[in-house]
Amino acid sequence: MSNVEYNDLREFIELCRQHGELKEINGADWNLEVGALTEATAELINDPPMLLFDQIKGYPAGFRTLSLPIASHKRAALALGLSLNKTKLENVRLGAKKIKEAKSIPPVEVEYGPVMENVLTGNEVDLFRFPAPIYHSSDGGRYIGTGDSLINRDPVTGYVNMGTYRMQLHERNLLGLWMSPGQQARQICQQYWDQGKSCPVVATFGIDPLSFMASHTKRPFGSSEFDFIGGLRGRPLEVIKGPITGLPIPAHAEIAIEGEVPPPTEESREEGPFGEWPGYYSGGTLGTGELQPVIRVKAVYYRDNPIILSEAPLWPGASKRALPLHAGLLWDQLESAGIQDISGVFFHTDYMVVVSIKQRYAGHAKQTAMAVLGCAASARNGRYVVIVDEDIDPTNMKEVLWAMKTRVDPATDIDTFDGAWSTPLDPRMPPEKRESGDYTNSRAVFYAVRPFAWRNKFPKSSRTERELLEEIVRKYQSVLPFPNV
Ligand SMILES: Cc1cc2nc3c(=O)[nH]c(=O)nc-3n(C[C@H](O)[C@H](O)[C@H](O)COP(=O)(O)O)c2cc1C
Ligand SMILES: [Mn+2]
Repeated sequence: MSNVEYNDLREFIELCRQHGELKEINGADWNLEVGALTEATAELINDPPMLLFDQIKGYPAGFRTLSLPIASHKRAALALGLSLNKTKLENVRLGAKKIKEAKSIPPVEVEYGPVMENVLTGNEVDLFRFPAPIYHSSDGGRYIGTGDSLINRDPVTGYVNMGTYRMQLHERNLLGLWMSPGQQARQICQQYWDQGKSCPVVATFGIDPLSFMASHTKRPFGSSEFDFIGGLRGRPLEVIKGPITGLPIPAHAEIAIEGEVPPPTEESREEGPFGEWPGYYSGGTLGTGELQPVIRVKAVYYRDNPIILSEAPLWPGASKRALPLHAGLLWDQLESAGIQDISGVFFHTDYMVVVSIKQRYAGHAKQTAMAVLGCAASARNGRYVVIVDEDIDPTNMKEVLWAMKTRVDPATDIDTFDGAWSTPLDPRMPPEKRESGDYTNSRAVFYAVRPFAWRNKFPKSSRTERELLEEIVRKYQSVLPFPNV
C-alpha cells in the first residue's frame, strides 16, 4: 500500500524538482536572509515552493539548507505517498486510512550508510561547519536544529523515542535544547538525571520528510516512531548502531550527532530567545525562566554536501506546514476512542482543531470534542476545538468561520475547560502563572453544528451547489480570472 517513492531527503528533493516544486537560491546569508526569504515565500505565495539554499555566505558550495519541505499540498502528498490529484481533505482521509492499516515495521540495522561519509570525533567536532541560520532578528543565536530529531532510550522499558526539539548552536561541540514540560524526550532524560546520570542521545539534522513528520506528531508514550515510519513506508528504516551511544542513527540522514545531555544541575545554559510558531519570541523568562539542558556533542557524522532540514517556526499567517499526517493521526485516535462517522479532521496550527462529523445522536458533537481534548495527537498546546457538520470542509477556513458564525449560539454552544496541558510558549500565559510552573491553559469548544434535536428545521444553505459553481467557472474561465477547478 505504500507509494513512498523516496528513501531519503535527497531523493525527495529530486522528486519535488521533477514536479516543479523546488526553487534553488544561491548566495543568501545565513544571518536573517535565509529566514526572511523562507517567511516571505510562505506568507506571500500560495502553495509555496520548497527552497534549497546553496553557496550560503561564508560557506563552501554544497553545504546547504532546505526550507518549506512540506509546505504545499502536493509535497505533503508526495511525502506521504498519497495521490496528487485529490483534495486536501481527501488526502487527510487517505492518510488516516494508511495510518490505521500500516503494520509496525521495526528498523533494520546496517553496517554502513551515507551519513558516515564524513566523521568528526573528539577535538575535530565543529558544528560551525554547517550554515545554521539565525531566523528572526531577536533570536538569541544560530539554530542548527529546527527540522531535526532527537533520539533517546527509556532506561526502564527500552522504548527508543524520536521527537523534534529546537537546538541552538552554543559552541562547536555544545548544543542548547528546549524540551517543553511533559514531552516524552524530556521524561526520558529526567529518568537519567534523577540518578545523577547523563542521558545518551543521537540527533539528526536532515532526515526524509516522512520520518520528520513522524518525529513531530504525538503518539502515546512507548509506541515507537521508528516502527511507525517503517509501516508507513512499507519497508524498514535503515539505521546504524551509534558507535558511542548504541542508539539507532538513521543511515541516510544528512547530518547526525551522538552525545549526552547532562543533568541541568551539572551543566545548563541560557537558551533563546527564539521566534516560535505562535508568532512570538520564547525562551528565558518567556520559557520556564530556568537555564536549559545542553547536548555535549561527542561525534558528528555527515554526508558529502550535507543539507540541513530547516523547519523554522513562522508566525501563523506564514505557517504552511501541511498537516495530513498530524490530522490523519488524530482521525485514527478519535476512531479508536469510539467516535463514529467522522468526515474530516484538520489543524489550523495546534491552536485550532476542526473535526467534522455526520451527527448520529444528541450528544455526538460533545463526545467528539471531549475526545479531541484527550487524544495524544491533540491534548497538548491547544486553544480552540471546533466541531462542524459534514457539509463543512475542516481544511477550508472560510467554511469553518461560516459555521462558527451561523451555527453557534454563544450562550449555549461554547464550553470552556481550564487546566489543560500547554507550554510556556503560550503568549497568553500570565507571567505569575508561568513563574509558578503551572503550564496549563484553557480550551474553548465551539459546537458549530446544527442542533441535533431540530436539525431538520435548520434553514437550508443558500450556497450555490458545487457542481453548478464548477460548471459556471469552467464556462466563464476565459472571461474572468478563475483558478482551475
Ligand atoms: C518544527 C518543530 C519544532 C519543534 N520544536 C520543539 C521544541 O523545541 N520543544 C518541544 O518541546 N517540542 C517541539 N516540537 C513539538 C514536538 O516535536 C512534538 O510535540 C513531538 O510529538 C514530541 O515527540 P515526543 O513526545 O515523542 O518526544 C516541535 C515541533 C515541530 C514541528
Ligand atoms: Mn514519542
